[in-house]
Amino acid sequence: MNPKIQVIKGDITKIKADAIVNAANTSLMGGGGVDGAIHRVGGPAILDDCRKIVARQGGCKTGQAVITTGGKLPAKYVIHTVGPVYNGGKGDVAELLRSCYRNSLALAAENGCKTIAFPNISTGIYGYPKAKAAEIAVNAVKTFLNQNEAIETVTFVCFDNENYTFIEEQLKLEF
Ligand code: AR6
Repeated sequence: MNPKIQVIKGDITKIKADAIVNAANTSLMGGGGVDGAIHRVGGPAILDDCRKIVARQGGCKTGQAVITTGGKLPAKYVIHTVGPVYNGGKGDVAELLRSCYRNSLALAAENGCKTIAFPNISTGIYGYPKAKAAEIAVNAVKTFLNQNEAIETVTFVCFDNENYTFIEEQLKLEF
């Protein structure tokens, strides 16, 4: 087990980390799932920041990440990343999902974050199989932490038992 990575079951809107990650969509204008919960609990300041980003760069591409205030959340920042729609695994979905984790971690480090929490990106509405997504998520985080000293703790916050079990299994593996 990498001592810098942990997994818990719970609601990411309750997590006090320097940054929590949102599974957003390319419009950055909110949605259902964890995105809906983050905007609901964090309040309008998050959407205000998202609108400014949209005005500047026209949303967020799949695999990329942007950062906003955490608003009323216990977390200081929200990092919004856009996971791939699984769509039967066609195209470069695995690489795009890996990019979500890598780019979110890089953005967190650039903004001085030491602690960051992730939901299980793309495993809800976007339909990515949870076992496959867990392997990519844990590998991407381990790889980043091996190359970058800035981040001290990464927490996977799983909403359901399946995701929790798959992430836990992956964390037990040697790499
Ligand atoms: N805390 C932690 N995890 C959560 C929470 C929560 N409060 N709520 C749900 N999850 P999803 P996606 C889990 O659908 O698949 C939105 O409409 C959930 O159980 O939120 O990337 C966006 O706007 C699942 O395991 O995100 C996009 O349009 C995981 O979070 C689209 O959904 C991700 O599920 C993105 O789809």
